[in-house]
Amino acid sequence: MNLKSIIGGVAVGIIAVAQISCKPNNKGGASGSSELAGDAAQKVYVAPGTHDEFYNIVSGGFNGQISIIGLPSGRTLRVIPVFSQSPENGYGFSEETKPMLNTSHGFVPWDDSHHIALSTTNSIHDGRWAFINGNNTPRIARISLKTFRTEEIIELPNSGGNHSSPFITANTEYAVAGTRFSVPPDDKADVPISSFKKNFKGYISFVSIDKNTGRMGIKFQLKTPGVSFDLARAGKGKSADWFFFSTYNTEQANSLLEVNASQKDKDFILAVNWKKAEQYLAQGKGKKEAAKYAHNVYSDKVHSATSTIMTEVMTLDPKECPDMLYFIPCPKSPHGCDVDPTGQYIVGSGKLAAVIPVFSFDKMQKAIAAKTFDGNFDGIPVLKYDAVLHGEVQKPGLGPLHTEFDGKGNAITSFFVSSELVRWNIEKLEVIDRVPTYYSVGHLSIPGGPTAKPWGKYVVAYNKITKDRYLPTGPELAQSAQLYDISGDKMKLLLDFPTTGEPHYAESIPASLIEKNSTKIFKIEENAHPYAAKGEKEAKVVRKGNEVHVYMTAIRSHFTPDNIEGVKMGDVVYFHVTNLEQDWDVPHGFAIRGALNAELLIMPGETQTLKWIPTKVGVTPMYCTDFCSALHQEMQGYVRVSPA
Ligand code: CUK
Ligand code: CUA
Repeated sequence: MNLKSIIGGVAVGIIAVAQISCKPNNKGGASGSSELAGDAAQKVYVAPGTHDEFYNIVSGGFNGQISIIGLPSGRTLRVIPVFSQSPENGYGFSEETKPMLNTSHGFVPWDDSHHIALSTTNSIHDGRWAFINGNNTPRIARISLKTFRTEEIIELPNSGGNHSSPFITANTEYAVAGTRFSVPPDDKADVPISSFKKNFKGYISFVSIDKNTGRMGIKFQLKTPGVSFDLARAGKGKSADWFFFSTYNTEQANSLLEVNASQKDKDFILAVNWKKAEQYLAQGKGKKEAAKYAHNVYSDKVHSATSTIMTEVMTLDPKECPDMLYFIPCPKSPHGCDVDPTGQYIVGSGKLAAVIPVFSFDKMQKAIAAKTFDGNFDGIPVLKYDAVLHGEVQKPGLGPLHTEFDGKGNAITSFFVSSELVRWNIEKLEVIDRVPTYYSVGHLSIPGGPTAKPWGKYVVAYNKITKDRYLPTGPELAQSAQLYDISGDKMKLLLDFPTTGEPHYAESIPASLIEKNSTKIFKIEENAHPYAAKGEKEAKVVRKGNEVHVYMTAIRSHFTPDNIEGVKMGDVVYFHVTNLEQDWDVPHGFAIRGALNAELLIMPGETQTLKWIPTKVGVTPMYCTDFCSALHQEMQGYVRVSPA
């Protein structure tokens, strides 16, 4: 088949799937509902007052946020703002959180986030942090799984499109990011686009993570040939020193119209020995290069973020670092690149390929030792496909995207075009079960599925097309997830549930690893915010030139002070509101008429600041927005603004 007929086939496949699958059945429901086992309802029923078994931590795609969903119920428990401003709680609007969204381009209050990575110890979930990528303005964020808040965001220089991220090493030493768009390095940006082959470079960022605090830093960047990095996984066990990236556009075309890219029969998986890279760094092979990027950190002690613009990074040039990088040929536009729980097998998923190639880490080691190469690509050795291949799964389905593992020696792969999940045995390379998804599944998530210890039990499919699964809501429908029971021989559909944004990847983790550590309050005596009022006696109004600082307290059910006079036109007013409560789940809100930002939602023991520039003379009301007590409605006040 030539490329046109493959792509044509894919397109026809999509249409066929959409047409066949989207016919509602005669009961008015969606297709597939008749397949439900009678006990499905019981399996997903979480009785009132009881808790879910797993946290499902889901990327929000183009909403730039993270959803926390309970499994098996599919209930949304929380939406955590990461890269997007959130008027609901003032994230990105309050003076304290605005610096979180600072970048080398200025304030960027949105991103497109695809991939979640949960921290691991020995490649097993440890329940400390979640990491997520900003695809558009390249960033990686770290979210605390104690506070469920974004604690840190680091920008990635020399990167265009941070899709291949954040994938983490076995002991969370690094979050790793490969650039999707090769770009000219920072210092010589003004070059013709047609000079791609000469001037464009790929970069892989190694973002170090502090063992105790989680604090990130860009330890170094690897310069690579100008290809597109798509997805990646760290090795584990025997392969823990390695990282594997899927790549596309190895034609190095500057336009990806089909004639340019996807010409080749095979693209590559790039194997990176990151321990070697560390050795080269220690030997002084790194070079400092100018690069501008923001590093933003939120502190729970001062309840504020700071943003620092960094100006250089350390880079490693593979030309000076032999035996560090190898290319493995992989059929047709590989997307997912996943490593099994033992660390022995690396699964590639060529979107336009008719097989799933499975590579063997042992064979790769042998091929490297024997130099079984098939030439080189831009100076990097290309290993012989057959020498590294464990085997191919034949005719598994159409359009393989992503693979997770069930911990019983099997893999489950999502197929976008044929719209199904397929379970296959890793050793034998045999398909053992398949089940349809509604419709066109992207990522999938098995609890612990990418780790050395899959918790198994369920798989969730995150579907790209929803069609008739829910009541129609106009041209746009909720994105859809589906929960399947994988505990038996046959995968069984249990539940459909809507999600927010466009979920791409998700990870699921036993609730027991997180719930006991969850933060309930911030201790007021530890509040080190410079404008905190730690009791009503400390409440005051202080003028500094044309700035008016209101040190305000909130406690059920009043603000102190609640009548503020002496503000003049031309003043800038800062309401520093400290929530004096020391009780779980009692936030107070704060809003003022005409404010050009949003509200504040202040957690117990915390101080947050709303900036307000009065626009007219008169008396302006303010109030608490969160129903906090029987006298919540009375939690209000006034600010008087006089002429200048
Ligand atoms: S990608 Cu979304 S289906 Cu951005 Cu991980 Cu594969
Ligand atoms: Cu405080 Cu409502």
